[in-house]
Amino acid sequence: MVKSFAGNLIGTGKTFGIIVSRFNGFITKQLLEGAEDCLIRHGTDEKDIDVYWVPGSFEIPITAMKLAKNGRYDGIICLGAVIRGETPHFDYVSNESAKGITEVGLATGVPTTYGIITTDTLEQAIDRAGTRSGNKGAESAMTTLEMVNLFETIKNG
Ligand code: INI
Repeated sequence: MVKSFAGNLIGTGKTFGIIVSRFNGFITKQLLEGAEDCLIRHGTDEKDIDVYWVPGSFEIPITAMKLAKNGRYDGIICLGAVIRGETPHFDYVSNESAKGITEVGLATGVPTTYGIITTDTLEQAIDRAGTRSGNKGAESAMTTLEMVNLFETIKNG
């Protein structure tokens, strides 16, 4: 018989580090609210969620690496907003933050998810921060919950 594994979405007893960018803070605050709300509604205790503010999305990977290496968290959630209209650095900031966050997960084995909105316009960013197109922070938290629980089945299996 085929054995199949999938992570549940139970957050009880799990610890999370959330890294959030101050750049475009009016968007990232909404992502943070969505992520915290998702974790708490899935059973995570408030005291098991720590939030780390960084200047911009570019600073997220190095912070995530530090948190992942210190072993305090079951999962790490990275939140930011990079808007093309506002910067010629769009490609550098968005590509490097994506690559860096991937690297953290691969290097440490700690589920580290990408909750950075990358859009052409401010309106599209607003859409993804709790209005028309959901909340990317909540989605990222949900993905982290699933991965943390999936990895637990691999450890124990
Ligand atoms: N950081 C963001 O998170 N979003 C942006 O849209 C952005 N723009 O527009 O430049 C941005 N820049 C700052 C960058 O993340 C670093 O903080 C900065 O380059 C210093 O390393």
